[in-house]
Parts: sequence; structure tokens; C-alpha cells
Amino acid sequence: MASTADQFSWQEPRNSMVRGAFVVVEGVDRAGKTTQVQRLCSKLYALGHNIKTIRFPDRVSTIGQMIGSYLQNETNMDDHVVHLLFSANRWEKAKWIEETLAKGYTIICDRYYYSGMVYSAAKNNPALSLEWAKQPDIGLPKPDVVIFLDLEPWQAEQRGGYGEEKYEKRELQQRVRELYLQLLNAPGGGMKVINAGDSMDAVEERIWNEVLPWVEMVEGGTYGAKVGKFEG
Ligand code: ADP
Ligand code: FDM
Ligand code: MG
Repeated sequence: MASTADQFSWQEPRNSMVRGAFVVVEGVDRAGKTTQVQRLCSKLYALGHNIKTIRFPDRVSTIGQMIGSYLQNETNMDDHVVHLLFSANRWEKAKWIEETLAKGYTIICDRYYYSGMVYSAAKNNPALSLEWAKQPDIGLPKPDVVIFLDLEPWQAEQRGGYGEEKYEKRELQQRVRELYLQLLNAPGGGMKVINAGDSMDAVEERIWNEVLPWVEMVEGGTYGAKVGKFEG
């Protein structure tokens, strides 16, 4: 799969910013993350922002290819092992994220450590709790704003039947959503919930209204002079 990371890139940032904003879009399978990341990038880009996109898992790197073959049921791994690979796949991009933000690019990221925690914990492996799942991601660059596209599993299923990938199963998807909602309600959860069951245009507009103020504040230097770190 082609990486979308350079789709909106320029050799050098077009505008001088204090730093770029780090925006993450999360949600269950088929919530519309990839569609909305694309729309958000296009809109920000049209307004002259310096934009880069990234998605996790990034299936291009060696670690990413191992994850890809696991998701496609070509290989099997212990739950802990694949969890750590997903985390390592973020760590191998951590420096790039920090440097890209520092150059003044706003990054729109399709899934991040929230996916990491909830999908692994949703397996109900008694030796892999949500708390355990958080630990390897501690210290990663922290997003300035996180959008959670909320969609009930029955709605997601109307967007197409489940495919061949590992986690495309109704019960697991149900637990994933419950765990996301649990994270939202935890102190410091900090995700903006958006009902993803409406039309693409309606969802796009809600995301825009949530995200734009953060992008403007971060780029303008009135919020988050330094990129935060995930503290668990
Ligand atoms: P995700 O990246 O969250 O898995 P996608 O953006 O790939 O989701 O969308 C999954 C499918 O649902 C695609 O076929 C897409 O065209 C469709 N879709 C996305 N958003 C909506 C929406 N708001 N209403 C109806 N269908 C949608
Ligand atoms: N996924 C994704 C995880 O289990 N852990 C993670 O850390 C990440 C980033 O991988 F089922 C799962 C979520 C999904 C699958 O995601 C692939 P995409 O968005 O369909 O590529
Ligand atoms: Mg997607």
C-alpha cells in the first residue's frame, strides 16, 4: 500500500509557523477515518497550511510489513509480540513526527496509540490489560487534538461486510468501541467525540469546527509551544 505521507508535502514549508499541530483521527473500522483525514488535509492545504499525513500501522517499514502479514493472517504471533510491534512502528516514526512539527508542518495522523491500546486490550487476553498495553507508548509525541469518530458496529457493518483482516469481527469491534469510550471517560482522555453515523459532509464539517481552532492556536504559538509526550 502506498504511503500517503508525502501527498501534501513541499520541499520546504510554504509558511513560517511556530510549529505545526499534531492531529490524530481515531475510531473503529469503517468509521470514516481515512476518508476524513483526506478531506481535512485537502481543506487545510487549500488554505495554505503546511500539511503532512501519516497512518498507523505504517505498513511500509520492515516492522510494518510484519504487522501487515499478521493482520492478513499470513503469520501468527503472541498478542504481546504484535502489540510491541505496533508500538515500535510508532516509535520508528517518533523522530520524524517531532522534526516535521518543528519545521512547521501540521500532521494529520490516521490512528495512533489509542488504537494500539484498545485493539490489543479488546482481545481479552488476561495477561494483556489496557494498563499493560499503554506502557510501551509512554514518551511518544502527544497529539494536540484527537478526534474520535464514533460509530456503532451495526452502522459500520452497513458500510460493507467484514473482510479478511484479523480484527474484522463483530465481537472484537464491539469491545474495541467500548474500550475507546472507556478511554474517553478516563481523566485526561481528551478525545473529541464526533458522531460518524451522519453524512460524510456533516462529519467533515464537525471535524473542521473542532480541529481548525487547535491548528490555528498551535501554529500561531498561543498553545503548546513544545510538543507534549504521552504520559500514560
Ligand atoms: P476507516 O478508515 O475508518 O476504516 P473509511 O474512510 O475507509 O473508514 O470508510 C469506510 C467505508 O465507509 C468507505 O467505503 C467509505 O466510502 C464509507 N464511508 C465513510 N464515511 C461515511 C459516511 N459518513 N457515511 C457513509 N459511508 C461512509
Ligand atoms: N491496530 C492499529 C492495532 O491493533 N494496533 C495499533 O496500534 C494500530 C495502529 O490494525 F484493525 C489495528 C486496527 C485495525 C488494523 O488498521 C489496521 P487500518 O486502519 O485498517 O489500516
Ligand atoms: Mg482506514
